[in-house]
Amino acid sequence: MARCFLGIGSNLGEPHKLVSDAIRRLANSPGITLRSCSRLYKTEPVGIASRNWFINAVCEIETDLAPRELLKLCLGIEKEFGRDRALGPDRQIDLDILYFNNCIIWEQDLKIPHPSIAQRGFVLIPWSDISPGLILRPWNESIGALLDKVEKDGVEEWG
Ligand code: PH2
Ligand code: MG
Ligand code: MG
Repeated sequence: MARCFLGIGSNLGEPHKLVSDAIRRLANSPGITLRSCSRLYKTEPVGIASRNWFINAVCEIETDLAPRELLKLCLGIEKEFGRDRALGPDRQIDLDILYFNNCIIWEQDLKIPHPSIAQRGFVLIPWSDISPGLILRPWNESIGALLDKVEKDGVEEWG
């Protein structure tokens, strides 16, 4: 069994509903056990030209899927929720594998840990809700320690 953390984001339609539905969809998928889930956060878009704020969350799962099988599942769920990458950066659902059993995978279409984690408050803030003590390679620092160094403006608890 692999211990994984997934980042979830949405900035189209009713993002809080899409994020909750995507987490439920994930939890009902074969080979996946949902272990915990952060609060939801309303977050300002970072690095993309969009006016639509996101809802972001992080959840912890256990899985007997291999990393590429999990990636395939995530991309399939994104598609089910209507995501069309050709339409630009806004999305109904983005499911990112942040962490997979302390593995480092550096391939064109699959990079774990997700490379921009250490710069992203919209990832580290929800992640530290559920796992502040987890040490991340290659930084060899905890989620909480990485969070101390990151910009926290533009991230608000939702609801
Ligand atoms: N995802 C991105 C780029 N920018 N900004 C916020 N606030 N939340 C996201 O999930 C996000 C982003 C690329 O996947
Ligand atoms: Mg993604
Ligand atoms: Mg993303």
